[in-house]
Amino acid sequence: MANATTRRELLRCGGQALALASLGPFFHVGRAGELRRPNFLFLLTDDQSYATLSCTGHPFMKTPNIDSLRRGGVLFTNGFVAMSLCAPSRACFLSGQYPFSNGIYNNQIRWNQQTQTLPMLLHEAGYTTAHIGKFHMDGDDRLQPGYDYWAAQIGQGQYLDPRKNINGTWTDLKGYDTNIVTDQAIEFMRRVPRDKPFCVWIGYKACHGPFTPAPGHERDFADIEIKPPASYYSDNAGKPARLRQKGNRANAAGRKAAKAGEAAKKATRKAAGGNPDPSNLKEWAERERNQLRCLMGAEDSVGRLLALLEERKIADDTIVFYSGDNGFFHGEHGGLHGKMEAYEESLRVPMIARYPRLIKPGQTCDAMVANVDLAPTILDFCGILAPRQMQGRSWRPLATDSPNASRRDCFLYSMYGAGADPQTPTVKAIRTNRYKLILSLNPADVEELYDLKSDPQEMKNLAGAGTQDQVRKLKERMLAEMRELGDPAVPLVEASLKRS
Ligand SMILES: [Ca+2]
Repeated sequence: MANATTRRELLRCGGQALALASLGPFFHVGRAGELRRPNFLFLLTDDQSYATLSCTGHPFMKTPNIDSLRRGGVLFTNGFVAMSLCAPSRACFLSGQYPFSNGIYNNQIRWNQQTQTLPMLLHEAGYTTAHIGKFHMDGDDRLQPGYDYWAAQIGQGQYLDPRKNINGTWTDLKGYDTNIVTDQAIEFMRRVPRDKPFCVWIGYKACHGPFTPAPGHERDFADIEIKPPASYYSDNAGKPARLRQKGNRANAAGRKAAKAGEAAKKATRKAAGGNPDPSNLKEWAERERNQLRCLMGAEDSVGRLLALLEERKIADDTIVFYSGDNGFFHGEHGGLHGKMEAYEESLRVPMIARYPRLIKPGQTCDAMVANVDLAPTILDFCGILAPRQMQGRSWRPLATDSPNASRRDCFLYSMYGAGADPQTPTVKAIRTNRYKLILSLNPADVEELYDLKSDPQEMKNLAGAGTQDQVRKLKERMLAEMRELGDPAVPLVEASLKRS
């Protein structure tokens, strides 16, 4: 067995009596006395924004199961995605590379099976591996390399009675997708021999639209009034043209009502009942409720998965990582619904890791970490060298109080290559702990500079005559990061710098 080497064998292979600690913290002594690597359980939701859990500050969501991961591990409050879109973000998690490096820079690109992925590398190291749920990648319907078990839908799939490719056989299943995915994962984990580590990669369809609530949650939050975010009525003044258009289109009626005062706002809301216009707040609120009702299915499933780990007595030996593929707008910035733009709501996702052997419980980490960091981090925990092409950085030192822990001082966001639709942002952004510079590159549009400390909602674009030096410095920083990462869009940012 490649990875369940006995302690005696490990000691012997060094030719001398190695201290157990020198073998690295990624090994632990199993119940049978053998040394082995941790299991890895990856839980990915779809279109879940950061503040949708009780542990991340949602006003009424109750998510005790997901919260228990945070209590037992670490919550990253600045966990970002390198590109806020379904397939590209999944590819970042899998490959540890930016979209321009792994080749998945929009939803319409078929997976390159030569790309080294985290599950593939774990498989080569002796892990029993499974992919269960959403894979996406231009509706790629093939079995992918590196897995012992495969159960995935084409593209988005369906919430109800989904059709899945299970190890090469297309099967019509009955039930709700979140529950089916969890059932398959539990069944798989029960089958893995206890002396083999596993990697289970779960991609929930929840909570991507159109929203079909999870069974048992159809009436959740029905009595709760959901209010739009503060920037719902913004006209996006000072922002790029596509955002000004979206803001105007979505909220002309709402802004008028807001100006007219609360009574007029209520009257407008009442008058708009049944109107399919996006400014219809009643319809907006019900859509929000339905998305949360989908998410509650994932909350139930996390409870079942954690119970299985307890039942199998492997909770301490399993790294559980929970995240979302991209953030999501819930009406911010003039009524935006979705993702892709470079604002915080779209970049930031929940990221929670639990591994009782090495990660102290109850931690909060505000360092900037990203989806591209996952693969090198898990390899680090498992004692496997990350391939050179991986661009993320292991956050194991950050989560384990290592004296070598270093923090990013800037993060590059790249929403580039998603398509020619003028309503789709083509932007590069550099985010520091304090500031964010967003460049719309194709077509060129106004630059955006935000002070995240004084303006966390990114409402006031500071780019202009008084901030030219600061913008230029941030462009230079962006370019340095892009050159380091081998970003092919460097000439566009160089041209932008020349214009500054
Ligand atoms: Ca998504």
